[in-house]
Amino acid sequence: MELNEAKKRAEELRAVIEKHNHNYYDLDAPTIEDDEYDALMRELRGIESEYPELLTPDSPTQRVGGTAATTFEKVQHAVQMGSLQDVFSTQEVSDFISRVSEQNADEYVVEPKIDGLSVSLEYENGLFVRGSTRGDGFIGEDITQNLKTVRSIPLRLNEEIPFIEVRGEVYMSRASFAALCEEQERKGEQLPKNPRNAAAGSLRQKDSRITAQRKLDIFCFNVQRIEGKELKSHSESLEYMKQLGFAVIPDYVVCHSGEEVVAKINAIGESRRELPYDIDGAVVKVNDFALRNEIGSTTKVPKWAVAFKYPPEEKETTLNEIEINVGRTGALTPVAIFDPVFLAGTTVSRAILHNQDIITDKDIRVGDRIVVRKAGDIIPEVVRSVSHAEKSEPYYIPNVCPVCGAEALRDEDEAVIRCQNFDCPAQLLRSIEHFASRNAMNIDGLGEAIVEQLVNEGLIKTVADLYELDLQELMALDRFGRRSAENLLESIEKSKSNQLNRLVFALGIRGIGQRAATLLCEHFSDMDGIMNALPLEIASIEGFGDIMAQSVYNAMQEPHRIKLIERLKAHGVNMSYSDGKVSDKFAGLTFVLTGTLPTYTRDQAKALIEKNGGKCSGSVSKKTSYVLAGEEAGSKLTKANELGITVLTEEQFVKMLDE
Ligand code: 0OX
Repeated sequence: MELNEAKKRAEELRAVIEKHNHNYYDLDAPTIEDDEYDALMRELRGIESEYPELLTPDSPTQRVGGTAATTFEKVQHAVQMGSLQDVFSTQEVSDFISRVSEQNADEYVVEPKIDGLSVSLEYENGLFVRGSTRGDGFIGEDITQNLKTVRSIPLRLNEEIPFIEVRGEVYMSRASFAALCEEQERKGEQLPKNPRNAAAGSLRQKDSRITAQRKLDIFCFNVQRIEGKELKSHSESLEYMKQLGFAVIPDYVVCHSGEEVVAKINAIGESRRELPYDIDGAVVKVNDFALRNEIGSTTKVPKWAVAFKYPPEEKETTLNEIEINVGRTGALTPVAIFDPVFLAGTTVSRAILHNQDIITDKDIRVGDRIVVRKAGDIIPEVVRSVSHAEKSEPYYIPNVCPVCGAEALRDEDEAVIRCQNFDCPAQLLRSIEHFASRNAMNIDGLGEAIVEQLVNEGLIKTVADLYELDLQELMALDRFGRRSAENLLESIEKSKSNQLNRLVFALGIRGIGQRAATLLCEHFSDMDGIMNALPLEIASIEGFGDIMAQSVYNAMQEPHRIKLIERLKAHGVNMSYSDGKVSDKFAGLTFVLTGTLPTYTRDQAKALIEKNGGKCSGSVSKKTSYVLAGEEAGSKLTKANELGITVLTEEQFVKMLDE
């Protein structure tokens, strides 16, 4: 095909394909078979690859995603993508209105707060040139290719404005989320927790073809930068964005008083369950831009806006049963089993009741009508009992273990009731699961079901038995083939060379978590040192209290544990600790990690800090040297800014490491 002819055909094809896209995506009424549509796309792609000069940035071929990128480039945001100050009551909203009205505000925009991921979209001469994540507000990541696959992001604007950068929230509708869950379930893959997580995972795909399959959407709500047009107010900018072809935040209103603002917040709150997407609040913004400038911002949030957070959704249901779970330390945990209810995006029918004191305080009884909700929109909990069933009686956690029948006692000074039998099968199961878990001995392939099978078949009675398993006996088990048996034995073998801190944590000593286990190993450097230590010496370790020290001491006096450690030793499980230090670069420095880092997991970042002589802490204080912040960093970042502590992006942190 000649160039001229190819150009004409490409234009025809684009027009036809765009029309079919509109029918399919916007009208939900396709008028073409899939294979015919594919043929049109193939033809257009063929022309564009033969004549690359004919490829336009807004061609429909650009929407389908392409080659896998290895990393996302960093993008420095010219205008900070700040977060919002949260408020939780209408009183706080009124306080905000009073404050800004004293500074002459008299017009406010109230809009829903979409629960998705903030992104920036940049357009030059009306063409989409770059899209990036919010990151830490200052530096994000270039996800242009992935964003191009989001149909509601225009690739070309209705006007050729010289430059505009807008901010919006990418989200996954509830319907697309349900469809994705169904598909993942069919494929036996892990289900995303909620639409927000699903959207985040989809946007961070290294292969934009996968993003293209996930049906993401966007609502835009802010003009970050603009050239060639003057905008005076937020409502004007929203209307202008609509005119340019953006999907603008729906259902926003301009209000003129605190009462109107509160009424709108309530109205949005009432309709929020019926919306086809998740919202997690309502945003109130001063409308006038000149006034916004006068009111100003803190380092983190604008002072001219607040985000009202709705209280978690609550549902009433019937409590059918209180089940008792036995944990690895023998703790009996009551779990409420109720008629399933749909709450904050998932169906739930169980909630932990924690302990007897909580049950007694709330007077929760079997048969009650109860109110449940998800704390932090994630963890189901029983809020209160509404009414008791006829002839119901107060509930008491039994004083016998429901699994082994042994006596269960409430420890002094503790709210927990524990099974007193060391050989309780439930404790055994849980403690083996813990031993094998990722942060402990990290034995791949030894999940709950396999542990249960090994215990039920009588192959393991203690974790030391794991190291005596052989191929033949594993292969004789149901669901085990040669391959899976060999893999499991290999993982078990590999675990022998773990650093000692993993083993100390894996032993499941009460009150000794990962951090305490590492501190113990750093101090004593081998298992014998820990086993022979007196409480006073253990308590002298920074970060240890008397109770923890006593707990380690007691645990190391127990004959069954001594025997267990001896057997592990005999099997060649590593009993010493070399801290694996690679440098003293961070010696004397304390880091706090917050948010999701672009490439490292928190554990990896922590390991890097510690290997280089630094320390990690869970909370920000004046003693903090650096806060390493990733996406969606929360209150720790605010605190760091308040205290003037240097906040590092992952990139800056990696630079420090490389220096
Ligand atoms: C949302 C949302 C988030 C942007 C400029 C300063 C405040 N998730 O729907 N942020 C903002 O406003 C930010 N508005 C929203 N509607």
